[in-house]
Amino acid sequence: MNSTRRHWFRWAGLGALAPLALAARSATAQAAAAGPTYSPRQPYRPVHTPNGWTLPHRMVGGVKEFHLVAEEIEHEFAPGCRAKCWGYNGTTPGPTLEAVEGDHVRIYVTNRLPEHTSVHWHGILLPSGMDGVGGLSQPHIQPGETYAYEFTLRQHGTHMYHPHADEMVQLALGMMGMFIIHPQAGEEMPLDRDYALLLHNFALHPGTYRPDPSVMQDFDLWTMNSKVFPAIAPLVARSGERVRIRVGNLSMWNHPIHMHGPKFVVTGGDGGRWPRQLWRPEVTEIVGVGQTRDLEFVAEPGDWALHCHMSHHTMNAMGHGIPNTLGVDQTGVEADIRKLLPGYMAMGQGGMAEHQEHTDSGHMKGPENTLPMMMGKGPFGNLEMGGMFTVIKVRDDLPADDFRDPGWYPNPEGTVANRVSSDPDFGTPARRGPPPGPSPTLEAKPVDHSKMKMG
Ligand SMILES: [Cu+2]
Repeated sequence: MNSTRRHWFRWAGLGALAPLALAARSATAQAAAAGPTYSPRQPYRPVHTPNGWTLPHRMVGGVKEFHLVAEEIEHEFAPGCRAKCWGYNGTTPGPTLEAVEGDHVRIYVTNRLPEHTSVHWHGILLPSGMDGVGGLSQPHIQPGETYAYEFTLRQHGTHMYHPHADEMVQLALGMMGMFIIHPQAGEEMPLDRDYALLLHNFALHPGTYRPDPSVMQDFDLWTMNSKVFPAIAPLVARSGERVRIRVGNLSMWNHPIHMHGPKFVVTGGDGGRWPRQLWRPEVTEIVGVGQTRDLEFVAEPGDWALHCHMSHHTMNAMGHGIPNTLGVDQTGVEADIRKLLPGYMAMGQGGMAEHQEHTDSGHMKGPENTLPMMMGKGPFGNLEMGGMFTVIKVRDDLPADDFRDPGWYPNPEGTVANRVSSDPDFGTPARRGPPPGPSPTLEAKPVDHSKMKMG
């Protein structure tokens, strides 16, 4: 039995088990859950690009044709923050290209930018003249021109595309996309959900509307598919499903991508799905600049964080190199400083978590078009996160192919960490060092927002 047929039987089997659970679902959902969404002619489960999309193709004489348009776009990183970016076909990242090993593809690239461009097919085996390095492999594509790239796909894997012309500017403004090639013979171990996330960073300085291409390290926005938390769509799955997250990185930093909940297995990347003996279980995988990595896991019910573990990469626009106010008593100083700096707010004596309270309460207004450093709320309060952070939401009762946000996880009774005392001297914990003084929580004053009315 070839693997395509194996897939079909697997899906047919799922359909046979489904009737009990499906009773309450809509006819559409039933149809989606009952059968394979891929046929022998499309032997793969389509990739889902959160916040993004897959570019439709057309078949012309046996050739799979795509058409990319490089252009300036208006992009929203999260509600309250927009910018003039550059991308493809109206979006950053550009649409995901999806094909099968063995396909002969023709990709038209039309340049609607104010300067020349080219497209490099990152990691893809092809003739040298199709590699897309402006000046090296081809003449640049001038504004208004359309070029055709044409090659046969001789591999499978998680790949990317981006300009190889004025790269510093064109990447900084958001020009990039994923290029997914599925194995011709199907997957030996099939996937139920296949996600694509492209990591990037933008230097959109507070109060501005155009990313700054000159920045090398201190970026304002750390993005997955050009969105920041909480605007990054959750990755949803049904309990027990096998999920793959394909992560590509065309930013200026390496990102240790960390997943809560079940361990994932790193199963491949640019080199396709690796042989099984190379798979390795991890909870954090560094996805280096220019790399792609495939993370696979069997979904377990819950709301599980998926984020970059560089703690500044889960923040939105923030100042770096500011004075350290931790432990500094600022009593009385605030009023004095406000005479010089209207709107100044003393913060950070006991930590920065209060920052989200201040911005959420509306008493601290940042510059226009600028997201607060910390955003996002969960069922138990502020998440104090932004940037490269999203949630994997796994539920027992999701229809297959349903990617809608199911809301917050209804934790089974007795499975949530709970308060057992409000006394800082509770219990007899082992500790080292001199005897503890009074607990700071005993002296903490509640935030008085009435005194923080900002002009
Ligand atoms: Cu990071």
